[in-house]
Order: sequence, then structure tokens, then C-alpha cells
Amino acid sequence: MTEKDIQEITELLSSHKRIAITTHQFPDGDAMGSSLALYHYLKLRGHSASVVVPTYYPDFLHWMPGDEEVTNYMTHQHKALDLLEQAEILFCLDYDQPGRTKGLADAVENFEGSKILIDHHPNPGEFADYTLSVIEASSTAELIYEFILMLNDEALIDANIATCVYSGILTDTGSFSYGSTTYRAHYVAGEMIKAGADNLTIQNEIFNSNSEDRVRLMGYALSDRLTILTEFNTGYISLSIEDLARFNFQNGDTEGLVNYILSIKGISFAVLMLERDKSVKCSFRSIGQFPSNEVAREHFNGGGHTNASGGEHSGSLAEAEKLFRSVLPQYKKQLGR
Ligand SMILES: [Mn+2]
Repeated sequence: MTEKDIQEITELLSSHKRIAITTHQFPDGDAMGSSLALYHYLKLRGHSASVVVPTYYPDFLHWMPGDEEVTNYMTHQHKALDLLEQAEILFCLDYDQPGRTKGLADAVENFEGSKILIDHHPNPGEFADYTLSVIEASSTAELIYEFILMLNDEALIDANIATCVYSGILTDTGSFSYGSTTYRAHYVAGEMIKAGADNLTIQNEIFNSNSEDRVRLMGYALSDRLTILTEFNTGYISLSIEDLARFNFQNGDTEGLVNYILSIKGISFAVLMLERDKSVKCSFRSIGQFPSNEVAREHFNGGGHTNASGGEHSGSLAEAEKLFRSVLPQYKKQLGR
């Protein structure tokens, strides 16, 4: 983002605007944290702002301040599209392509006002008028903080903004454990605590609010459905529709499960495969340099970050497992550590 961009955005925001904030489908902690942080900031600036999400998001993210104001396209299609239609400014947070917003994609693509993209994914698309893209940033939430700084509004950061930014950083760094956990991530998190984020409460809301079913599903997945491929320093968990039904699976229940595989000494690549109706959703995680996003992109119609990415396979669970095992040999050298 250039000096000129910042001047133009400052100008844009100097008078009252109707603003829509969008994020990617199946929003995670960073998607919701960055969206709601920006929402609170824009409200403080006197704008009419609204957060519009393409799909539902997990229960453990519904406590954030401002959550009751979020419009979900899946349940309120008309309202969601109206909000985008009526907006003069559209923020695109935590996604690199309009397609990531699923049902909102056309509205995002054809939006006629000013589009501002703030994101940390590699290779962001050139679909916005202004782009703040920092691949090294821990999270989009961290970039919302930088954005507020660029607009010289640090003094406006209150407990609501701080809570949402902190939550985004906490979740997108896997509790400050991924490779993206920089000095800046810790610094901004510290600043957020100073500004009123209650880090212990946030920790509790996000990590200590499991249902019994969820914990039992995790236990079952790790004891019965985990395969370790020592030769490739790789592990994967695959869960069928029946497995999920047995534990009354709710969206978000398998969040973080894939990280347990990485916690095994020597494992540097891990995958969670979840059977859907006619496809298998895959979450890839890696430690160090191994490009999980390359595997996601080249074999599973997906993409993402080096250490955290996702994809999908059209077919059965058994086929997805077979495909995954069949592509590992070509990465054998990179998987050695
Ligand atoms: Mn993110």
C-alpha cells in the first residue's frame, strides 16, 4: 500500500460512508477477528459498517463483541446481498480471490464502489482498488492493527477492537506456535492486551468451550483413525460421515485436530480428511519449510500458506487417502528432516 493509497483512503473515510466488510467462507478466528475489529473501528469513526460472511462459522467464535451484528449469507441471502449493493466501500479481509467468498463472489467481483483488500495469503489477486498484502504477517487481524496505525488512529483502539485483533492473532498463529509467529505478532498482541483485550478470557472462550462430543471425537480420531507414515514423516487422520455422525459433529469440532498429529516427534506434515457428501475436505499442516500449500494446490484443488493450507477431493474418502499416499513419494526428499 503506497503513501498515495493511504492518502486516498484517508480522504474516502473522511466523510460518512456505508461500508461492507467481507471475509472468506467458513470463517476462522482470523477472518472473524479481523472483520469485527475493523467493524468496531469504522463504527467509532462514525460510518455505517456491516460484516457479511458467506457461511456459518464455529460456535467458539460466536462470543466476540459485535457478533450479533454479523449477517450470514447462508441464512440471510437477501440482506447480505443488499448490504453489499448499498455499500460505497467494500473491505475484503483474509482472502486472496473473490471466489473464496462462495455465494458472495459475484457481488464482490462486480462491486462498483471502492474495494480495499487486506490479506496475508501468498499471491493475492488484483481485484481491489487498494491492497494491503503482507505475506509475512501472522494474520489479517495483525494487519488491521497496522491499517489503523497507517490512518493515524491508534488512539481509537478500544477493548472491542483489541479483543478481536488479539483473537485473530491467537488463532492464526496456533497460540503463537506457527512459523508466522514473529516479533511483530507478539508485539501487537501485547499492545492489544494493553488496550484492553483480556487474554485469559479470550483463551477460555476459544479453547475451553468444547462440548463433550467434540472431545470424544478428538479422542476417537487420534486413537482409531490416525495413520502414521514414518517413511515420509507424515501423518493423517481420516473421518467418514459415519464417524462424524456418531459424535454429533458440529462445524468447527475438528478445528485444531490436525495439529495434534504435528505434535508427534519427527512428524513434519499432517493432514485431516473429512468426508462430505460427495467430496473430501482436506486440511494440511506442516512444520518448517515443507510447502503444504503446494500439495494442496497441485493435488487437492486448494491452496493457502506454507504451513497451513486446505483443499478438496471429489470422490470417496478411500480415494482421497489413496491419492494422498500416492503423491507423497515425490515429496520424500523435502519431507526428510
Ligand atoms: Mn488469516
